[in-house]
Amino acid sequence: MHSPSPSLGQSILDAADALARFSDMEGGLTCAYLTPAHRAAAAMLAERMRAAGMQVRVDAIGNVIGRYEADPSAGPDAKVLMTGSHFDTVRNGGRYDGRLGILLPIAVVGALNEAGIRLPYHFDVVGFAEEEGLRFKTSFLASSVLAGRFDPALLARADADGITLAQALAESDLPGRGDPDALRAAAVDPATLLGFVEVHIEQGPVLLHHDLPLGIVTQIAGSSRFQVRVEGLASHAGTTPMTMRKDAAAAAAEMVLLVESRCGQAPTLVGTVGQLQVPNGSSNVIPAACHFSMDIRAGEDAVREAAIADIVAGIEAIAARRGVRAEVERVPPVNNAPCAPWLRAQFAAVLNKRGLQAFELPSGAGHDAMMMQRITDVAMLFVRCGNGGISHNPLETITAEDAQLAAEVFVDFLRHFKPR
Ligand code: HGY
Ligand code: MN
Ligand code: MN
Repeated sequence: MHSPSPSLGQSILDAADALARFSDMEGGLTCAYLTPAHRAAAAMLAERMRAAGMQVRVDAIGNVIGRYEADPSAGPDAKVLMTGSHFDTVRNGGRYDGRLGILLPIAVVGALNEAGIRLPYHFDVVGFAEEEGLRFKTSFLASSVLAGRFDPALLARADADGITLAQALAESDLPGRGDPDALRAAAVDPATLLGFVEVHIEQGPVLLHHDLPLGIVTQIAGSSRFQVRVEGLASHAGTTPMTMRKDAAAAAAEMVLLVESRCGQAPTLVGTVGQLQVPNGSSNVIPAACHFSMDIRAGEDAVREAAIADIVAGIEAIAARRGVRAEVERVPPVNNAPCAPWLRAQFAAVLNKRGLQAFELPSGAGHDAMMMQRITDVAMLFVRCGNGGISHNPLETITAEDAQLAAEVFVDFLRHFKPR
């Protein structure tokens, strides 16, 4: 096989359309962890992996792992090059975020298999079951299990309906049903890995702006997420003087603006309040409570940590001045993850050979590769995002031509791959 069939790109887009039919919502794509749509998506991935020529297993957190067995000449101790990304989504998200990094490698394996080409290493394609943090407000559940970094305390986290992660796993069809030992045992042995490479839609406008189809990621920005609960005092909206209120929502509003202004003070630093509620609020009652999320990221961990320290201190100061209480709950942060120069160089060589620029860029979005970087060297190939680079939005798009090129580059990468 000199190059994969020219219809591979379109087939990847078609597969993303087919997978997007499983959704928790009408008229859009939401695929939250362990919902019926999520289980159906997992089953479709497993089926497609098998059809492409892989052995498939599902681990204790729900990762769907397909193995394209090494050429027999690699012997019984053949090591594993791993790829993959997540198949859960944000609420009303795009169909390529995460999924491209599973469907493209499946298509590539299918093409290799059809051409009778085996690789001198096992090639594992992982459909990571949870990355976005939508349901349990903590992200990277799936890759943290595979990387042996799962925190069992997370089993007590509840979703919006009060169902804990432990309960959801116990009621699932997954092996171990949430048994902490089974989750621990699902970790991959780092000594067996040659590395981890992830294909992902860029989710931003940089490649589009430079008129380039593909890019190589230099590093992935670290991120921290928080849930903040502000408690004030409910009282009558008509009778309580403005100077005598303990308004939780007004306090939260000041905190949101603090996040915005503090995170505007360094180049790669960003801060977002994406969820904000007045639970049980009424239009004529001063809010007794306001709950909001914070997502803070930066290219350098120290920059992020400094911003967090200032913001948490600022939240306490605002609460004290306004006579409300603020509780800041931090979910485990994920530090900045550098991509390995030797893997980046191999992607660059493949791109250059095809006459393409080996353009490098950092990732502001989080990826499963971040967690895998804790146990092995990682690299990422970004694919141009259309529609102005919009993502976490149904308007997210890629072209069949770019998917085709990415698949061809990935095939070249796999065939020329040299372990470190
Ligand atoms: O939030 C993120 O960066 C990613 O899309 N999970
Ligand atoms: Mn995402
Ligand atoms: Mn993603």
